Amino acid sequence: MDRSALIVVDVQLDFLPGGALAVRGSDEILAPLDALLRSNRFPLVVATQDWHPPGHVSFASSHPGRRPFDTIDLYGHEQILWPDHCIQDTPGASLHPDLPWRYATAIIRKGADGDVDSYSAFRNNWNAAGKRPPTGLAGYLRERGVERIFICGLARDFCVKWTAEDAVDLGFETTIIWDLTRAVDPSSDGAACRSRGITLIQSRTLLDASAGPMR
Ligand code: VGL
Ligand code: ZN
Repeated sequence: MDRSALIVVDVQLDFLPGGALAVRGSDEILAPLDALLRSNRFPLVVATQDWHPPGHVSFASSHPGRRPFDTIDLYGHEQILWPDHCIQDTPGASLHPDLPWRYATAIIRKGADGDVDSYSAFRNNWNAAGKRPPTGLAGYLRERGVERIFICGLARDFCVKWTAEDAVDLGFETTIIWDLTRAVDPSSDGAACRSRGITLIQSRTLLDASAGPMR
């Protein structure tokens, strides 16, 4: 049985140059990600899509007097306030139109609860009850026999990192394809990820001609 899955996190127009929350250099991941998807290296591909209603609690515009990148306390945890981004059914929320999304068998939409942010593909951030409700992705992957997860996409220091940390905590063998990510804060490095049990690799090791399909 195939046991590896690729999770492509939030490759959406709002996180690309010209978008509402553009991540520097994010367009550089598009060509190698396109090649990786077309290589058929992964028997299972899942994409995530940040998918906020207007007036989402993570938007600075929802908090009078606050500006983007301010932090507030929300339900006892630090919440960074973002520019309005990835609003449901707007062009900025769409997955990049030139990537071959047909390879993805599931798209997990997250952050749709107006009162709670959601960085991880697996669980929301903390809600008012102090819980992080699951998205159902862990069950989907387990039912498909997945044991190893490879993660790429945007942004490295938020949705990619939170997804990878949850994957480790859920018992998956977890790898970030480092060159297929870009960070909101480029000074964030890989040491913290490694110390959490996440493996970091470069995409060329997956695309190497001698490498067979990922199992
Ligand atoms: C993200 C900030 C806010 C991400 C999503 O995809 O990393 N970052 N919403
Ligand atoms: Zn968001």
